[in-house]
Amino acid sequence: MHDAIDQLVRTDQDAAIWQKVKEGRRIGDDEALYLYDQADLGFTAALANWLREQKHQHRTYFNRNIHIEPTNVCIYTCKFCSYSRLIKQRSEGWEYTKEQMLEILSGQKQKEITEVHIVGGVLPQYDLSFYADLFREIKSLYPALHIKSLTPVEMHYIFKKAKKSVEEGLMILKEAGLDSLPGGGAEIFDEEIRQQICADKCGTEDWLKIHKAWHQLGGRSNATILYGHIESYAHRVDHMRRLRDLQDQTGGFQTFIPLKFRNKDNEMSHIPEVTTLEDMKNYAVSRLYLDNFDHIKSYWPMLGREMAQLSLSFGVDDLDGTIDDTTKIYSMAGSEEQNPAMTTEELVLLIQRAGRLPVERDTLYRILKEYTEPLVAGPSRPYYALPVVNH
Ligand code: V47
Ligand code: SF4
Repeated sequence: MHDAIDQLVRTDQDAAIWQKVKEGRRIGDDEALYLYDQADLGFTAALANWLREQKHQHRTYFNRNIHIEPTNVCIYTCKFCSYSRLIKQRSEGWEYTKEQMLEILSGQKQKEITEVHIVGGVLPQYDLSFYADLFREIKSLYPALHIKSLTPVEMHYIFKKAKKSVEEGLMILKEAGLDSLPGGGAEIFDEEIRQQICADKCGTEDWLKIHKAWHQLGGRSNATILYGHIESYAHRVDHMRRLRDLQDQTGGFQTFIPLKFRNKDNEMSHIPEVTTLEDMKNYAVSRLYLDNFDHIKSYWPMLGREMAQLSLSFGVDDLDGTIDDTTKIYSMAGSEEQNPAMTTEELVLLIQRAGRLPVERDTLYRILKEYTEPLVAGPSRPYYALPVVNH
């Protein structure tokens, strides 16, 4: 395998980067920029795939989850958001009560989900006591269900409204049953770009502060980036550097999830979406730069199923979950997946047909099942026919 990659090395920078990756050393910001801007995508992909296989072999993780979006009405005005309705357009949106959300959950019980992901718009009635009650009730009904909920965007608002410090607010939510934080609301950390695309919501400093405080309480969380709009490659590297630095301090991040900007029906619709090649390059550079993140996730409802398969050769080792038609963020923004739902069998088959080993996990990446037997005969290049990864 080393020999095969050696043959892709064309420049001194390629050689220096490959040497670092091989030796488990960290690449620098300039090297990440070089990979974005100048390196051959085949070279970058080969390195990212090599590193992915070092970390996880052919394992590709997924879980059984649903999303509940309490409301799409929001006091904020992010320009990229196709999903939110301002308070004045309230009649076009939805605002679930606690009982309606519990009803959604009870309909899912027989499908044996292990995680509920609860994130939505920001509105005054969804305050700290609302979420604490909701979490308590979910835990009393389904004690084993992992609650992944609330981004710093919602937390910043509800803690302020309740006059609680970040630490106090997090403790209240943790005691009520919050298990982990999803990665949303990060967008782009560069303050100037953030000002142009989502000026009024929680800023970079607060986003990082809330994740740090959560990690210090022993919690785990994810991180995202919203890319492919008005940001430059330098902004993407700057975003990842801030995450890598925080991860060095706390070790609390589990997964990095690049989210491609989709341009349907929002205030940034005039900006063309980036190409699939750009998506793949972005996964690969993320895998190589974020050496202290265990996992890189491609979120299949956003990317579409076939591109999600492809991403598994560009550094990605996680495809999120079965979802079951419960998220509207991406279908309203123009993604290929209008009703995102896959059964466990479909997800397993999708991964096997990409030549990888499907691994069902819980939210904290504890392995629940490895699907070592082919679900149906005939994938053209099943993982069990591939050479054992032993670089
Ligand atoms: O923060 C909104 C993004 C995010 C658009 O942690 C858009 O496991 C593209 O964070 N085009 C919320 N993206 C979703 C999110 C997430 C999703 C799946 C898994 C996890 C996890 C987290 O959605 C927002 C924003 O960055 N978003 N509008 C759009 N037009
Ligand atoms: Fe509100 Fe989130 Fe949409 Fe921003 S991205 S407008 S915070 S729902």
